[in-house]
Amino acid sequence: AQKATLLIDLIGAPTDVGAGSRGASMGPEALRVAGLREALQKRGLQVNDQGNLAGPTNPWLAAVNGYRHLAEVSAWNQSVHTAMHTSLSAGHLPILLGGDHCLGIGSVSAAARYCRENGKKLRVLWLDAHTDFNTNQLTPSGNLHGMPVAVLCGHGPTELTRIGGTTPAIAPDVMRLVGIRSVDEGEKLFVRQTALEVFDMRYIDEMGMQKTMVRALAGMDQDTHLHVSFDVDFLDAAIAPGVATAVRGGPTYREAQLCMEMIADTGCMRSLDIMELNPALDLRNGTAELAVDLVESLFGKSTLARS
Ligand code: B3U
Ligand code: MN
Ligand code: MN
Repeated sequence: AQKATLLIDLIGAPTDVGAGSRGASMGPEALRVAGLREALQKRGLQVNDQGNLAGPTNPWLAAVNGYRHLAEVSAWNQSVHTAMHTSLSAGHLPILLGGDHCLGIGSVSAAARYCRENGKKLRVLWLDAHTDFNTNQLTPSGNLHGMPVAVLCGHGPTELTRIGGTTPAIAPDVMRLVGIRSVDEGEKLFVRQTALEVFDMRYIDEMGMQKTMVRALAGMDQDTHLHVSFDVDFLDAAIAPGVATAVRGGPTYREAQLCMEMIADTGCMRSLDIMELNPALDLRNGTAELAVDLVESLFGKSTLARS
């Protein structure tokens, strides 16, 4: 009954200012072409496509002080933060259509602020091949899409760490990172020092996706706001070619489906990011279609349940 009244806002953020390859800026439109709105409507959800946010173009410059395009990344994240927070405050469930994953800063900080203002507990599920925990000292690339988790935990330039209103935007213990299989050398030590809860691919291999998700979702209750930040490169490179930083050895189609279904079963998801989809690298929009398929599961589609 609660689901029938749930209003979903689609918020496009067409930029790749945080990435090392161009193309994620086309992600929002590819998700629309793949039928995201229609798929959610078929599930009985009301969907309001707000169109795309505006922001600076990608200047495609070298890193300065270990950051590429810091001013542009900051501007885009400010817009994303405001749009996500406005949607949440209206009682809606926002879905951010990325865009590269640097925008997780604006999005997660908005969920965190909404939780602070409304007495909710925040849990963030970061589905990704990468930990995105670099700093300007550690980064091999200067690309800010490799840094959003660190920024959210308070490590980064004040232009970005301040976006949520309080610094740090989140405590590291609200984060659960799942699917990890690519962590840079310096980043590894920093992840361990921070005691981030990481469910890497070895963990998933040994325990299976089912036990992994039981652990990652443990401790939530009715007062928990679950934010899911889905970096499409979470998926195995063989099934999801439409991303700039594909890494082999990721979750299969079946494992990814189970992951999404178990998130849906909690009934706690209140905001979602779909990030890093890069149509310039995709094959006939297949990765976008796969993402839409998985999002249907996130919203409760299952084999035998009534739709
Ligand atoms: N860790 C690398 C690569 C990377 C992180 N996130 C993505 N790529 N998408 C870096 O550049 O920080
Ligand atoms: Mn990422
Ligand atoms: Mn990634």
